[in-house]
Amino acid sequence: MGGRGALIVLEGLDRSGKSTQVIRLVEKLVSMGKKASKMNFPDRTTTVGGLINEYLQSGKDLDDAVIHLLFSANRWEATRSIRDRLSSGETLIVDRYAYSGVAFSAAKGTLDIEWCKGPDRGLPAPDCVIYLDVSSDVAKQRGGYGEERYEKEEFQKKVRTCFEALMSQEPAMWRRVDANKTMDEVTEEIEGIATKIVDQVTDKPIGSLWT
Ligand code: FDM
Ligand code: MG
Repeated sequence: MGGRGALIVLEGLDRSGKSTQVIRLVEKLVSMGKKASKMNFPDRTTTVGGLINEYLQSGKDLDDAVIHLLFSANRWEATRSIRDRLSSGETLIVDRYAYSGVAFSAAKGTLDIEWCKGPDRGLPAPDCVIYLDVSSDVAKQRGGYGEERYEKEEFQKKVRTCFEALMSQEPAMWRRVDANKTMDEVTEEIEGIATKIVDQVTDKPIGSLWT
């Protein structure tokens, strides 16, 4: 008994069902008697997060490198809390992390993947990244995209290519889940993956991302 909690990240395109699955997974773990909570990035409640929010809602224009660094800073400002919570035995289920950071910035075509990874090197490394793989057809059927910057089909396709590149760099870290299935089927698959991870990491040190 005891030991640290797991850092489990869910990644995927818009309309992949990520946010719903994060909530369901936390509920499941809690119902099993585990200490678990959700986090999400960007965290729009901080000062840096407020700038990110303005940018996403299209009001504010920022250089591609600058907004990339702000997204990264928004993770760095949470790292002490992440480490403390994991160490206290709490499992964190995170809606997007540095992989979204790299995929969305690199998809613009102005910044390369290796440059994009730089500022996030040394963040707490996830124990597992679950990728909710949704086709553009199914994403469309789910009600299409919203109004924010990046919520456009053409751009999302480029983001998908960048996610694929990141997965092929670290195949052992990722679990791909077919998110075209029903929400309940996806929930079940994710629960199977996550509960195993939670039990496996209790005695492992927290890793350091991309170092
Ligand atoms: N996004 C998210 C980034 O561009 N970089 C990042 O580092 C992160 C975490 O922000 F389009 C993008 C992805 C998405 C947008 O995210 C807002 P949510 O999950 O829809 O709030
Ligand atoms: Mg969104």
